[in-house]
Amino acid sequence: MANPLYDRLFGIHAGKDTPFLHLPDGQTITHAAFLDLAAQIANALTGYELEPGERVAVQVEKSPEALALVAACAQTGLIFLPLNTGYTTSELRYFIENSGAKLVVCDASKKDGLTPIAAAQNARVETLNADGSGSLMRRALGMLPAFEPVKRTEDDLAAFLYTSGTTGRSKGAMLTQANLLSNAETLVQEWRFTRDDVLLHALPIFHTHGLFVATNVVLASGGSMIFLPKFELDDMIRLMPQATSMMGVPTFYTRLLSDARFTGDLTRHMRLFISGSAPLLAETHERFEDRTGHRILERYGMTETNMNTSNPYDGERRAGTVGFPLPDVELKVTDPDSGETLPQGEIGMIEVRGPNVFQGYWQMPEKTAAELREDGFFITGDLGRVDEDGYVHIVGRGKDLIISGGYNIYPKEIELLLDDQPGVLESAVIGVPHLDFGETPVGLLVAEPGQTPNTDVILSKVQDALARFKHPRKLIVLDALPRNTMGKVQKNVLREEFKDLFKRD
Ligand code: MLC
Ligand code: AMP
Repeated sequence: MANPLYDRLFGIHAGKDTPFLHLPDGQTITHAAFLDLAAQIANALTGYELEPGERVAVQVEKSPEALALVAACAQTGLIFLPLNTGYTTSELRYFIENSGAKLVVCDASKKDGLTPIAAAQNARVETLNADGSGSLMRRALGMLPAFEPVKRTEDDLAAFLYTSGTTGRSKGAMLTQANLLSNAETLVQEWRFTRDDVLLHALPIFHTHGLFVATNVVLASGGSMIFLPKFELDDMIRLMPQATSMMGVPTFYTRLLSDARFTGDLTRHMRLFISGSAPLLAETHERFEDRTGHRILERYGMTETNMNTSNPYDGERRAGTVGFPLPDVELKVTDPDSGETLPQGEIGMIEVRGPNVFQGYWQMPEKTAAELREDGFFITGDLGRVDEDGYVHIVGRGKDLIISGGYNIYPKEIELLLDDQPGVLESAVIGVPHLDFGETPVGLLVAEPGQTPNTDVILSKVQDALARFKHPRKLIVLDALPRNTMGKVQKNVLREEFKDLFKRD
């Protein structure tokens, strides 16, 4: 094959007048029309004199054109680098510089801020707005709707997805065509997706879940999706009768359950509900079954590995577990200190190996070596155990990470900023339970002797620097942070102390 990723996900639909994207206004874009759009964008991209393997950094709202840009990058052999639309310009600077992107595609409102950053590395900036307008599409619409895919192999890189580390700096996880294809094709089989499926797609397309799991499974199966710009409860309820399946983070499910219009009748025709990216409380699982009769299928994955485990399609979907390793994925639980495999049933570090596992972090050989073993096992940072029936349970995290509504927040990044603020001696950021987002960050500050930090001023500094979802929901000044005998801050003690802060948010 000339270009496996393009050929197996997109090229297979060439010339087909079958539905691909159903838009909220009732319009449908067929596979053929979508591929025409992608080819026009691919032609536009070649005009920017980019070489296959170069990075295209993309921070745009979700739209059919944005998805066609993903296909166009596959077709032209460019590495797609999606970025959360919430990131501020100062956050974006790092990704653009670190990846060495030669093209930045952004919303027109971001262009002025990004132009000097891009110019410093001879990159160009093009715009793509939520309504499909902007300089990229202006150029693309004048192009031919046909493009011969650039030759690639399965080992070529297809995407960089940035994921933060406990030290605060984000790392570009390098994913090959094979990583994406193997996972998509496995999931189609495991979850029985077919061309008759209509997936209710409300996830963002800048993360693994919405981009690779949801979109690629639909592409590989030949089905279609109701492509919503974002999760809006009214749209979900209005459009659910037209869907067969849905994928979401736990917040989607708790929000649906909070609405009386979400009834058994509304969901009776549905084939499958899938949850992931954060723990689904067993209680949510049970409430969902009581309300609808459906048992949510929970699966477990991450940016570096795509999907690792899944509850079974047939057979028991066990609440509070993430099911079994996917075919071709090996999973073991090891002693976090020695790396030795632990006896079955014991809690330890989850490690995974398989065709889904990424190639390493872009230009960070030490970080890669620390997390990706030479024998191919990736150290996930998640603590878990495998029960007597083989179900994997995630019981905690070995990494200091907060997951809010499916978005990862690294406390270190916020702590570094808080520590720099006037009057602050030191800080600790912890995740506390939150009814809507699962967890939410809270900042604990210790004052410099004789000073009183102004938490309002500090919060506004944080707001300027970091994306909204990372903002601590509260800053609290303490006399001191609890430490163990080694001098390490005992975040577990803090989490216990503040666990009820948002119980009734
Ligand atoms: C938005 N906000 C968030 C937030 N999302 N704050 C904390 N956590 C979040 N996840 C901000 C908004 O900017 C807004 O700010 C305020 O919180 C409330 O807005 P909202 O209207 O409730 O936000 P909404 O747009 O509805 O977003 C919530 C959400 C969204 C849950 C629908 O965050 C979402 O789609 N999450 C999915 C994330 C995802 O795809 N993760 C997959 C990662 S891949 P203000 O200022 O207005 O109050 C991965 C691998 C795997 O993990 O296994 O899948
Ligand atoms: P990310 O780096 O955004 O890809 O986030 C991956 C992390 O999300 C994993 O390492 C887990 O900690 C968490 N995660 C994903 N799916 C689940 C799940 N079903 N249950 C619990 N945690 C999950």
